[in-house]
Parts: sequence; C-alpha cells; structure tokens
Amino acid sequence: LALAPVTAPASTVDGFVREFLQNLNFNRGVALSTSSATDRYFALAYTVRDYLMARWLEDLRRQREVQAKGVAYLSAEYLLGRQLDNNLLASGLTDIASEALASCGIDLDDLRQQEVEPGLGNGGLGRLAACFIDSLATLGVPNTGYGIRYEYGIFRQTFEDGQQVEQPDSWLAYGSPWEFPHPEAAQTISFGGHTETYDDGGVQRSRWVPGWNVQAVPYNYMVPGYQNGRVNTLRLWSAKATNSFDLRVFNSGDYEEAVRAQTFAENISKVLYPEDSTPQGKELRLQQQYFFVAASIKDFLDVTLPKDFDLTKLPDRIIFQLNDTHPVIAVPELMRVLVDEKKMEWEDAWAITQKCFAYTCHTLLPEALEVWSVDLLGHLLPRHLEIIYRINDDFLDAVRERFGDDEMRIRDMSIIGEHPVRSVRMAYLATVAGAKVNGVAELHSQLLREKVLPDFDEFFPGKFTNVTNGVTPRRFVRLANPELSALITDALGSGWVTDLERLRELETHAEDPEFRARFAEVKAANKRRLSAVLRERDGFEVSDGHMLDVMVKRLHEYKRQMLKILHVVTQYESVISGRVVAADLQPRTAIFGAKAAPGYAMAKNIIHLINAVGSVVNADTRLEGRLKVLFPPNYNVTLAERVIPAADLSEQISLAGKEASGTGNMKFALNGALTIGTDDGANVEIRELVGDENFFLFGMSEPEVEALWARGYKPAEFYQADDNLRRALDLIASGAFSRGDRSTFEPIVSNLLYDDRFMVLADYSSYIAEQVKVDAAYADQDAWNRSAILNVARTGFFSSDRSMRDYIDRIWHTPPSF
Ligand code: 26V
Repeated sequence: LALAPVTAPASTVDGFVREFLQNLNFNRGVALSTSSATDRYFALAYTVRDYLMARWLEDLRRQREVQAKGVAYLSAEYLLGRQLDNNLLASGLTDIASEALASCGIDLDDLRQQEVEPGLGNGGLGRLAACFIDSLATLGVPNTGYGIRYEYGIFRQTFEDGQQVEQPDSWLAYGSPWEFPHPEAAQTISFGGHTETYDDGGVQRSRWVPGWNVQAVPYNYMVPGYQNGRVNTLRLWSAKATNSFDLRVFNSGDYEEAVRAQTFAENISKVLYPEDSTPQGKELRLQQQYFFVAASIKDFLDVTLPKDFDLTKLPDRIIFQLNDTHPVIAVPELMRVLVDEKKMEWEDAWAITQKCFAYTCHTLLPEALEVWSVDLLGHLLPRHLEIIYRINDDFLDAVRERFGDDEMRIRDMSIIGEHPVRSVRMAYLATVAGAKVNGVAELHSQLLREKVLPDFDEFFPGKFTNVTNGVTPRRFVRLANPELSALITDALGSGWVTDLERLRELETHAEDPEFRARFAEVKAANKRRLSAVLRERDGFEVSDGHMLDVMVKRLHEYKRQMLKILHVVTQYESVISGRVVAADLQPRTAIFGAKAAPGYAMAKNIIHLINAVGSVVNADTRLEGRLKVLFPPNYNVTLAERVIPAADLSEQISLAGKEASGTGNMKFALNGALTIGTDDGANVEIRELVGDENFFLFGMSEPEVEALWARGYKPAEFYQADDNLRRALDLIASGAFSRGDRSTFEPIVSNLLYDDRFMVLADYSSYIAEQVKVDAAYADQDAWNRSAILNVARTGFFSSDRSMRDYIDRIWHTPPSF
C-alpha cells in the first residue's frame, strides 16, 4: 500500500471543487463562508499543487532511474513572477478552476491578485533564469535550478515627492504555498578558518579547517512544463544557524552572544543585493555566493548521484551552467571536493572540472565584472584561494608555453589582478574553467571575444560562442496577452505556444484588412485593461487615443532613460514656447518603469527628474492633454505582464555596445509593439528579422561610438550645435521642473554637458528625428498595425525554447529524457 503511486485528483469541475474545499478546510482550517481572500488563494494554490504532485514525484523517480545527463543551472537570481496562473496554464486547469471557483461564488481573478510575486532577482539576468527553467521543463530536459531563497527580494519602490524610497519586500509575510521546505535534507556549509597540510599515508595533502558553519536548508519549487506532464525542480537554499554553532557559545553562558551568532548565520539568505551591474565587493555577498553553490554541488554529488558513482564519469551526468560570475566560486569548490575530499589527483580533478562547467557572460561594462580581493576571499575561503592560485599558476604556465615570456600578456591574462588591490577576476576564472563561454546576443558575443577577452579567445579556440537570449512565450504571450493569443490560435491553431517559429504564418494575415482590424481591437482592449490596472494601482488615467510609448527596465545611465525624458522635454518646450501648436502633436503617453540601485545617486536623480517632468507636463493645459508622462512605481514582473501587451512603441535606446542583449525588447516585439532602438544587443537581431521598414533605428553604431571616443568626445559641442537640445537642457537647468530650484537637477545637466559617458547628447538629434518618423507612421493606423503584426510574425526566434535548444545542442549535450 505504501508503494501505491500518488494519483492526481479527478480533472473535472466537481473533482476540483472537492479538492479546493478539502484544502480550505484541512490545510487552511477555515470554512468557505468565513474564509478570507488569502485563505482562498492558498487553498487554490494547494489544489493546483496537488494536481501537479503525481507528475513531479514521477519525474523525480524516473530521473533517478534513468540517470540521464542533466543541467544544474546555478543562478543567484530567479525573477519568477507570480506562480498561480502559470501553474494553472501548465497543468491545463485554468478553465476547470475558473468554473469550479465560480460554483463556490469566487472569482478566479480576485484570487490571482492575492499572490505576492517572488522578486528574487534584479532584472534581465534573473528573469532570464526563470524563462530558461520554464523552457527546460517544457522541452523535457532534466534540470534543477539552484539558487537562494532570499527572505527579502528586490525592494518595493515608492515615490515621495518624486524621489525613490525603498521598502523591504516581505514576500514571505503570509508564507508561500509553492514551496516545500526540507530541513531534514539540510547541508552543512563551512566558512573561514585556515588550511593545513597533513600526511595521508605517505602522501602530503592539504585540507581546510573551517572556522564556522551554517546549515543550508533546501526549499523545492515545482517547475511544470507546458501541458506535457513534466515537472522539474527549482531548489532554493535558506540559511539556518547550526546547533553546534550557537550551542558552543550558549554553553559558555553568553545567551545574547548565542542569539547574535544565530542572526549572523541566518543573515546569509536574508536579502537580495539590489545592485545591478556594479559589484560592491561586500563580504556578505561572497558568503551568499559560496553558500548556495557549495550546497548545490553537495546536493548533486551526495543526494542526486547514486552512492557508488564513479566520479570520473561526472561530465556524463551533469553540466553546471554559471549564470554570470556570481556562482563562479563553484569552480574551486568542485576542485576542493574532488581533490581534498575524494582524494583525486589534481590533474584528473581539473580535467573533470573543465568539462562540468560552462559560463554565460551578461555584460560588457568593465565595472560590472566581478572581482574579489584576495584579502577577503582568503579570509572567508582560505582553501579556495589556494586552489585558485594553483589553477592560475598552471594556466599561466600553459600561456607561457604557447606565447613565450610575454609578461604584458601574462599580466593581462592572469586570474589574479594587482590593481588597485590584489584580486581574483571571476570572469577570467570562469573562462579558464568553462568548457564553453557564451555571450547573450550576436553583437555581445562578438564584442566579448574581440574586445573583452581576445587573448582568451586566441588561447582557447572554439571555446567562445553565442546563444541569443529568449523569453518564454507561455508567460509573456499566452498569459500576458490572452486576447492576442486567442487571435493567433484562431489563425494558426494552438501549437505555436511551444513552436514559436510558427508565428511566421501570420505574415499572410498581416495583409488581411479584417485581421488587422481584429489585431487593432486586441491592442485597444489591452490598453483598456492596463488603464484599469493603473487606475486601481496608482490612480493614473490613461488617455484614449494615445500612442503608448513605453520604457521599462532597470534605471541605468547606459540604458539612457535620460534620452527618452529629453524627448518629452523637447516636445513640451516646443509647445510652451509657441513653436508648435498642441493640436499638431500626435497624442502620446510616455510610460516609465524602473528601479534604481539604492546607492546609485545619478540613477535616483534621473528618476526624480522623470517624475518632476511628469508632474509639470501632465498639469500644463497648454498641451491640451496630448502629452502625458506616467511613472508607476515598483515595476516588476506582474506589472510587465500588463504594460507590455498594451504598448505601441518599445524604447530600446542604450548606447551601442553597452546592452548585452535586452529581453524586454523581445517581449514587446512579440506583443506587437514597434521598436525604436539603437543597433545594440539583441535589437540588431530583432531588426534583421522584422525588417528595416518595421523598426525605427537611430543613433551611432558601436564602431561609430568607438571612433567618437577615440577622437575625443565633447558633449558640449552637441549642446551648442542643436537648438532643440540646448532649449531642453536649459529648461531643465532653469528649474522649470523643480519649482525654480536650479540645484535639484544640476548634477544631471553638468554630467551630460561635461562627461556624458553614455553619449546621450551625441545621439540626441538622431533620436528626435526618428521620433518624428514614429509620429508620422503612427498617424497611419492601418499601416502601423500591419507592421506590428509583422513584428509578431517574425520574432518567434526569441522564444527561450530556441535558446534552450541552442544551449542543449552546442554546450550542454543534454537531450530530452524519457
Ligand atoms: C551584477 C551584479 C554585480 C554585483 C551586484 C549584484 C549584481 C546583480 C546583477 C548583476 C548582473 C548584471 C548583468 C545583467 O543583468 N545583465 C543583463 O542580462 C540580461 C540577460 O542576459 C541581458 O538581457 C541584459 O542586456 C544585461 O544587462
């Protein structure tokens, strides 16, 4: 009897009602009549879980049986978004659930709103990880996503007088119905202490004598494939003080010290670092990184692999994919386990390690490349530092053998940098250890090879490759845009959700006036829905007939939100100065969504400016309501799902060569927005696919950017040369948006005039000129809709299913199993 497999509840409305009420009564301990919306949401989530459970257990069992090669995705961030709707869709239960709840007098939509999204990531990198594990489950590839169960995710953003204020994101306040804690399966993770050598039956060996331990408690989450009966696992680690840790102190009679020690240990998974792209070199962050990768490697070696597994076969069973440099400490950790604990020869261990890792780089900004000072690393992980030195020594010997004693080159390629302090360059370590290194869009991968790591490319032929990012069509088309999905399914049948290239077949429909009219109606409905969301959430009004011009992404100077707001100021100035009559403006609403890293002063000042421009512009009746700026606070995945399907124009305006890929750009195009963008990141590939005539390109190309830098960039010359630019900047400087106070935005203005690292002023004229073309194009709604449909039809390439196939074929070699 104990061996009887778990079976799913009956997939009928009656079966669902029974299961739901059971969960409400027995798991929430409430009656339907007295239950709160939270109770009902939890009971619903438990019910959906119950349906997926049999599949999950079966998958885990089969994976154990088959022992096929799988992917361990190592990522410090997973920006999952809400789970309920996705899990309903994956299990094919949406209609049944909706009907079942209705029969209990409950609106499914009300329960959807109860979920607090797990915001365990900053932006693109974390959301990409979430898309990838969705696609792997949908493709039926064995995968465990490993990461950190932060108690506080990305901060909740509010505005006070237009300025960003950060609030803690207590996403676990009511608990999460999606997680399965396994305290009994906790791993012990060590830190600090020292290393020593010892005699091991005549062999001199090194070992680590750690100073302190914490427990890593796994929390499992279901990752269901789309209606394919597959359920993979996301395993997030939570830090817990060990008993011995505080007992020792406790026995010394110092109660307060014992509690303090416990707090110290549990701080490790307390909060997601909200810095995006500028590493701070904080010890706690390195603790987080080591904590989760050490636990993950132990989990795989000790729990997933069979007891008697021959470790020389490790590369046949697993590939650890390093999502940026954050998990790279896994490389010396695997070496330590193999050499110190499993007593393998160094060379054998290194040969295995080099086959078990692959590294994805997500940036080109030099300040974003992580380095750890040797001081800090040696103090926290002394044995790992020794191992890194040994890896580097062997590597530099090989470099010398190949290139001779070219000391300049040796210094450039060393994993250890010397300036400003002796540090470990994590990207170099990942490159040396990884079987493959990839960038995230064609242009990015090319620049990575040619500009950032050219010596490594020469030394390791064939190691560098590209995998262009993608996004999951389940969440970002099927769920976010149900009306467009229905229209597509009507035209093509339902297979497109897992075969996105099929969207191509829409090309012919773009020529059908009736189809275009239906498409226009979908867009209008999405705008009404967004309008309702923003009214309810923020008290905003979205005006009828406006082009929705959307820029949503982290606030960073390189992304150039500044350029977008300069366009708004330019339009505003042209009307209030009387050079343009308001009636001639194409009605537009600029929508921004962006969080700034709490310590990034310039980014915060730009947020303040956008809000300030918004309050002035929105209130000025001279514009006759034809220009609006909306900046809903706390942009997150949930809001993205509402904003993107309603957008007409997608702003992808980074300085060429700075945005590694972008993934928002893909989501907009797939939802039928046209892009105004630079030749940067995946924009390049989007434009190639949709065609020049369906894309608004502006600005310098990457080589032109390089050339201008080389000539000596003087932003003030651009200010002098363009009347519109001068008037816009002067207006900001005059205090027009800061109640006459000229100091508020002075740091922005002077930065633009005298520094302007990201060449906002150099690209301004070209941007404004292209926006004029956008206005003209939008005036012909029918032609615009045709273009928008062609954007949808031609961007199926950007499904994360395709990205995953690329990784599988060219990096992982992990075919779908059973
Ligand atoms: C870096 C750091 C540095 C230490 C502090 C915390 C932290 C958090 C995140 C990051 C990652 C920055 C890199 C990143 O997010 N890159 C973005 O990756 C996207 C997915 O590949 C890509 O589309 C974006 O273009 C790229 O900016």
